Amino acid sequence: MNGRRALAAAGGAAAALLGVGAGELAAAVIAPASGPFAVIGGALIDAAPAWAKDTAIAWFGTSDKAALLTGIAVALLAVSAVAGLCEARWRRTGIVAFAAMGLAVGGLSLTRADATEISWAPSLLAGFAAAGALRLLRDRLPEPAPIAQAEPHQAGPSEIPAPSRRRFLVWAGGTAAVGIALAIASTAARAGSAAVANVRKAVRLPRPATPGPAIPAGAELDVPGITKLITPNSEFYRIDTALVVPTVDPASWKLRIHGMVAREVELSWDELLRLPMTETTATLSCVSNEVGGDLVGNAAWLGVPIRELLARAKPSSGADMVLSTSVDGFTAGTPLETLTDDRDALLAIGMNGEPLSFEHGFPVRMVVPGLYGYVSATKWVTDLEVTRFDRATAYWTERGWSARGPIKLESRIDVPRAGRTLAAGETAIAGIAWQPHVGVAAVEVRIDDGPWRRATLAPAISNDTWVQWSLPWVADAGRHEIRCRAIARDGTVQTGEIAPPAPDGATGWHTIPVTVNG
Ligand SMILES: Nc1nc2c(c(=O)[nH]1)N[C@H]1C(S)=C(S)[C@@H](COP(=O)(O)O)O[C@H]1N2
Ligand SMILES: [Mo]
Repeated sequence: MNGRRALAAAGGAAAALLGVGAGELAAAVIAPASGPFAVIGGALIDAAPAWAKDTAIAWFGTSDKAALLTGIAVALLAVSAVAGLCEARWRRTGIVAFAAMGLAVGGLSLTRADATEISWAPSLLAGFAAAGALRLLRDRLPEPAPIAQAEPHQAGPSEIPAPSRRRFLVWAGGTAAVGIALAIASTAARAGSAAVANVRKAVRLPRPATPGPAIPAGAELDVPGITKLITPNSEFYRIDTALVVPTVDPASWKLRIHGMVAREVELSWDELLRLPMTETTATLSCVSNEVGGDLVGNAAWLGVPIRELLARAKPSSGADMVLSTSVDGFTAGTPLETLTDDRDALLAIGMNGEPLSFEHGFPVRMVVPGLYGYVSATKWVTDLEVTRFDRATAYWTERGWSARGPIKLESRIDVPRAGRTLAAGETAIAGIAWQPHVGVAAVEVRIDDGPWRRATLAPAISNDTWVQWSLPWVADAGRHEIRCRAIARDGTVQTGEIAPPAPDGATGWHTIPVTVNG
């Protein structure tokens, strides 16, 4: 690539930075979820089939969003460099391309579930600002020095004289710097949701009318490295489709219960807080959790039993599903019976004694013991439609996942860590096992081709929570394979049949290799 083309490409990228910076800042001020990145990323997430979600989580874990944003940034810079090249070669083509991209993303923003009347504005602004910047830079793109003037061994025939090259780079660098400054300002302006953060800090959780189960003595085993019985909020896995975490002001929050009901119910935050609260401890798992994976957590939830609210609305006899919707358009389809039976299905406001964090659904989310999150645990929930499975489909069901998602019987080895080398002699094998709302009766461990041996099961907090287990082991030198399986309280033995997460949850025995030094 000769010098001028490199400059033209750099100019395109710089113009794009300016545009994106302007667009993100505008979004931060008028509607956080309408920034060009949020719109493109959100659309990509929604368009992604089941296997893509799985691959993204498998590769990047809970950093999948950062990976996606990085990918978009790289693609955008590449396209912009090409636009810069085109502009240098064929006037106005790059400018038109940027404007068209702005229009396209602006149009896309209107298809988003959380679109407002002005969602198109930030992306359009981004496109037009980039187009304007490109025009300005194109006019400053230096021409190659005439061949006659070039010193043969200093500069090639098509090279740019150093001073005009430098002048262009100053302009392009300045444009890029302004773009980056605007982008930084946008993160600061987004902290304008700091107002809602203060509201959250001021929330005083009511005391539960029905307190949660006590933690029985001995429920937390004294084995270094075992999973904590209660997952601290900061360590609780986060999975959702929201590129920009919704910041919902409780003052404007409302829940509507409608559909196949005798009467519609509407509930404000203040009304919700006045209702008797139940506390319950429940293990929540993501359907994307691999065998041995860590997309699972256990917390004490505080909220109003959903059955109480549904009782007010009086579902019709033909209904069998509740479609819950969040502010950002995510939906989950939950079997009606799991929301009306005696389990503690909650409209939750508290997690481990604190108001929900924004990431985990502030101000209000659902938690249904026994069901994977994708069919039950709607965060930032604002709408419950009583309906039927043959009439409504939820977000992940549309993308190939099973309509129903009871959490499967699972067990995991925490200690020793997979692949670890340990010293021969006495040691402990330990981990956790769960099947929320069924409960775990036993865990068995097998070393190499040996017999299945019963582990010691710690007392469970309840059938809705995971349980810790451990087994002493006298390890002899060599390489070993350790596997575990759980037995549920209904007698089911955890299957060794290997299944991937899609469409309704992974199965198989967690199996780890260890090396024992003699
Ligand atoms: N609004 C909203 N709620 C959602 C989701 C989502 O994408 N959007 N994902 C669900 C899924 S797939 C899971 S596993 C749980 C995870 O809850 P957590 O992030 O609090 O652990 O939230 C559920 N609730
Ligand atoms: Mo999930």
